[in-house]
Amino acid sequence: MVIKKKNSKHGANGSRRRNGASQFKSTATDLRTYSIPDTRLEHPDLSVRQAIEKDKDGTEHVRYEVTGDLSAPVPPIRDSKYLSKQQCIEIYRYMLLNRKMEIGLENLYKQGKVVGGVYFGLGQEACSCASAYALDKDDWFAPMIRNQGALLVRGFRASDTMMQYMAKADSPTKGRDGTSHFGDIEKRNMVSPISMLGDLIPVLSGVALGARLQGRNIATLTWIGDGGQSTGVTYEGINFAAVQQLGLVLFVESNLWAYSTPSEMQYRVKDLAERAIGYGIPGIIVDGTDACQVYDAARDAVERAHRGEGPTMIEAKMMRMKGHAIHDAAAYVPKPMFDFWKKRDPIARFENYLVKEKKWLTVKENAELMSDVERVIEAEREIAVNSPMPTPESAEGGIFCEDGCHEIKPKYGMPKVKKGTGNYKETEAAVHLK
Ligand SMILES: Cc1ncc(C[n+]2csc(CCOP(=O)(O)OP(=O)(O)O)c2C)c(N)n1
Ligand SMILES: [Mg+2]
Repeated sequence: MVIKKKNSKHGANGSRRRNGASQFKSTATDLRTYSIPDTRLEHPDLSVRQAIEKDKDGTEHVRYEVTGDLSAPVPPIRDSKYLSKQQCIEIYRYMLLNRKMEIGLENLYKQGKVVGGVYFGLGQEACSCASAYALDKDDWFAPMIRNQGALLVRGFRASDTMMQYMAKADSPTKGRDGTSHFGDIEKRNMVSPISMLGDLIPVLSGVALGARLQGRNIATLTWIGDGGQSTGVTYEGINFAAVQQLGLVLFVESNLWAYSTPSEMQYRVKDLAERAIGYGIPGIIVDGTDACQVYDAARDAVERAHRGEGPTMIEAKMMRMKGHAIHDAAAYVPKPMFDFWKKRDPIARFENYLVKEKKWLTVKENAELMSDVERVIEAEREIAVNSPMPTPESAEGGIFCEDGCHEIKPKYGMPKVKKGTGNYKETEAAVHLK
């Protein structure tokens, strides 16, 4: 987490000076330095820049090129501080389910069965699955487009996601949405994704505040991309959680691209986790392709949240291994970059760890596990494909809340509010403004 190495003379909150407002010349003791823990076992030094190339008839085109050590060896998986053999195998299974479900979705799309587009988390399965796995049952989460694996970990079925993309009658929104906009605030504590990037962060801070008012400190997990973290609402949501010490667990999915914008053109800090310093909260960097590192950082953050110590920002470094969505062939990504990260495939690395290094799975057990996952996904696909399309008449249902059908009751206890005098003076605000 953020370690404050040296204390300023003006360290206490009340007496601290604003940056640049000091009347005093700075001395060595005024310098405050911070460090961000980084659990990665390698630090790729690749960087992307724009270059101009000319085609045969002399027309100039902009393209991206990558520099750095593209032949660096693949690092090992870091042993988890917490995970047992059984838990590692379970996470591995979820990651496989995540990937096979998305391969299934791609095929459904190509068969013309999907209404709209499809999003993928290829290369990010460790980040989605191992982070969600670190939550306790009562904790909350809100996925973004690349976190379809997190839904599987939290008890959704692959057919839910498949039916949703096909807008089927049995889908979570009964055919009202063609992507991933569904939640479950009753059983699985999931807030529906919000497309406006960053908006989930204040919402999840609010969920943590709501639980606190009901007498409970919970962890609320969400994810934001390296592009999405630039939005203003991201700052507002994290700052609110920081000030209120709410249990927000924020994964920054540092996957090097935001649509066709490389991270070099998105922010100037070296690592996005450095931003945690500005918010006054702990930040940590993990290898997003290493399920054990993802889990350990998430679990530490969840436990902090349960202790009421506030939010944590976890930067997971990895690569978006497909285009933004199925319509995007990602032709702008330099191919050597894909090759570099393909060698760091989170599932292949975890498989190697479990089968060859730890010998927690025999080759035969691994093959059985994989074919079981295939069988499950095939059965889920059948359910999804056989679900009917919604009837036209059903479109008018579920629009307005009738007879308290969406009443939200306190989940953990009655909100604890301070008792006032009950004599609210309506003129107070106006008087204050004068
Ligand atoms: C506030 C806002 N601005 C723009 C968009 C359009 N948009 C959707 S996804 C995306 C790129 C997101 O990149 P990143 O946050 O890095 O996530 P990734 O796709 O890499 O997972 C953009 C610009 C949006 N949904 N919301
Ligand atoms: Mg991104």
